[in-house]
Amino acid sequence: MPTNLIRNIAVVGQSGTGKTTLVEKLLHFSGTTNHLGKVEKGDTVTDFDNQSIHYHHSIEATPVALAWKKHRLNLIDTPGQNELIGRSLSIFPAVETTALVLDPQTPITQISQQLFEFAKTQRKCQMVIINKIDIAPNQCQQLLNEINQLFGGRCLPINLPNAQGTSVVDCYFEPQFEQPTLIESVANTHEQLIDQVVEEDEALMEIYLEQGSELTPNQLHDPLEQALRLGHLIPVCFTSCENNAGLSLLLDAFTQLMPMPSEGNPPLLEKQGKPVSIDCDSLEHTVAHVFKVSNDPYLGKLAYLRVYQGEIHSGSQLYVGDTNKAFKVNHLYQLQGSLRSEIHKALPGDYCVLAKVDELDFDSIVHDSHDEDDVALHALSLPTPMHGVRVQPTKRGDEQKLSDVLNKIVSEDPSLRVELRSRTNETILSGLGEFHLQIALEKMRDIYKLDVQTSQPSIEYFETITRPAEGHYRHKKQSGGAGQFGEVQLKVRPLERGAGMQFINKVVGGAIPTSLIPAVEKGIHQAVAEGAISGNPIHDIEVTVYDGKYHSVDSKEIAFVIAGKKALLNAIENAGPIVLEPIAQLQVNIPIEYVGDVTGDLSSHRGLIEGSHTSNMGYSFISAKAPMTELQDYAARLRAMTGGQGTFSLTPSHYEPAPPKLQKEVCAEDV
Ligand SMILES: Nc1nc2c(ncn2[C@@H]2O[C@H](COP(=O)(O)OP(=O)(O)OP(=O)(O)O)[C@@H](O)[C@H]2O)c(=O)[nH]1
Ligand SMILES: [Mg+2]
Repeated sequence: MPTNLIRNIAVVGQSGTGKTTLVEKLLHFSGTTNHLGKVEKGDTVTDFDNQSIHYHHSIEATPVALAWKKHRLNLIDTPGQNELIGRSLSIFPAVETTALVLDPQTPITQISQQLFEFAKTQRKCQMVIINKIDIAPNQCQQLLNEINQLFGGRCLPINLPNAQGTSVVDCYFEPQFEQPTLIESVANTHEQLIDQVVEEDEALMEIYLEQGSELTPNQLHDPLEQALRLGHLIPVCFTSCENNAGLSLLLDAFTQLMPMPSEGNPPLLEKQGKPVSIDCDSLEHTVAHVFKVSNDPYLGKLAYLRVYQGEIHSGSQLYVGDTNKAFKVNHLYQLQGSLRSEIHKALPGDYCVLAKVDELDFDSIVHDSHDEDDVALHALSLPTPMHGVRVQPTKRGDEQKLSDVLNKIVSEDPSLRVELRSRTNETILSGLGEFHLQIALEKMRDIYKLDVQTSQPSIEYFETITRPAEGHYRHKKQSGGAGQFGEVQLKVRPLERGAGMQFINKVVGGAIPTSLIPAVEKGIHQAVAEGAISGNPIHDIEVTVYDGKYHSVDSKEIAFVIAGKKALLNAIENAGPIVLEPIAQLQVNIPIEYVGDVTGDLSSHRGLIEGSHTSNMGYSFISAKAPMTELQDYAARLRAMTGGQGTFSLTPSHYEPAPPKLQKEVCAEDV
């Protein structure tokens, strides 16, 4: 399949709008599959894993390929559940186009807006699919208005539901001018589209305006692609999976309107921070990106690659990142849900799967020449995992297995994180919410056969100081044999929030020999890591060592480590030490009737409401800041307040001094 006939499209959007059903329908409608599965029956191509079948929701992002009018369409069905958004966003580098699926029955939620904004920052061409027009045809107009209000007025329909909402009328390819529609006349819709496209090309605009001539699809092709690339045009299509309305026009839009791999905005590759351009050509060096990793019980670790340039074939010798040693491609696969077929090569623009290559991780760049050693994709800003759970193996002796399984689970999902807090000896698995963690823990139990106990992790407080102070310590030990002697004088001052710890050496005249300064620094670092008043690390502090004493025989490293540590603790005692607590940025999305309860609850938990707005469709978006200490049970609180209809997301914001009562509690815990 030549590269110019490939189209790569991510099917994204909030949960329940019909993404999986639509992909299943398109596979069937295009003749790619014989069987038409249903999400509820658990027999669709893309919701094939046990968890998707169990929950009747897509849990994984799953690519499938279908054939339409000589084209190859790679569609990626993605999860729409809020907490699985990381699994959707992380496959964006594999596509030129994202298609946001909405339905007229459901208000647009925060996740659809997040997906839309992310597509913009990733420079994807975008389209919107309004599905389920059979259910609420009369609400299509309202949804279209809402879309334009939220997404900036460039979302123009290329087809419209007919007057009864039972089928879809073409307004672009072969406009059916005489057909009545539910929303607007075909002629007006067609004209709006052409007006928007010719804006991109002055010469064409002149032909169009002055000569009033009809423009051919050929003439419109280049400006149309430019309008899509620049986000000046976001085509909107209407569909119904219930009665197949708009499926054929949607497939035409995918293949004839949306860009081929060489026409979309190029991937955001860079080398040492500078952009790297690629050429979607088979003869170029191979450059490919791992957009997903999964662990198959039979095949082992699977890496899904998008080839950006060059080819991958069986027998290829490839490098991962800047490693020196090449690995050899033995088998190359294409996966269609649970079905696997072996292929011999993957062309630029296409996808392939490599099995059992341990070196491949999510976001790895694979290439075949050392020229591309330092090439990387510009870091994706995925949501930060803020919901942590402490995990411990139920059975003694499973510690190593826990670590291996956690690494596997985390390798499959870039928005899960595992962290070992040595200070408290806690292993913390963090994700984007309760459900996200629940499916990770279920997978550990069901697939990897590991039972774990979970508990609430401790909050990560910091200590800092509020004023400058001096510190001094003389360490002297004489007990038989060689003694220990070291004396350190230092001063500390507070730094701005987020500055961390800075160490300055201003010792002159050899009061402490240069060779022993690292020992002093080591002692200071130990004290900083262990904290002075609460057992939490000290942040935002400058430590200047300016004097001391040593003894030519007894001054060993250990003496200065101890003197450095104790001199710092001595300084901190006089520097007004306080405990800082983490504050989170909170976005809450709720039906409007719960606004009073939700804002009241936040205020009574030391939250600060920063703003809110309401959508036409009855949903309110509240942004607030609140201490993490008060948010540990927020999922349960919000569920109780809104009857399960509210959603929220957290991102780290900053650290603030804890109120006096909490200061006392945190310091008391350390005793
Ligand atoms: N009436 C009607 N129902 C539809 C249509 N499309 C999908 N559905 C139903 O909507 C429900 C949700 O569909 P899914 O395909 O699972 O939705 P999804 O967007 O994949 O949801 P997530 O995987 O959770 O993100 C299912 O019961 C489908 O049968 C449609 O066009 N019309
Ligand atoms: Mg789905």
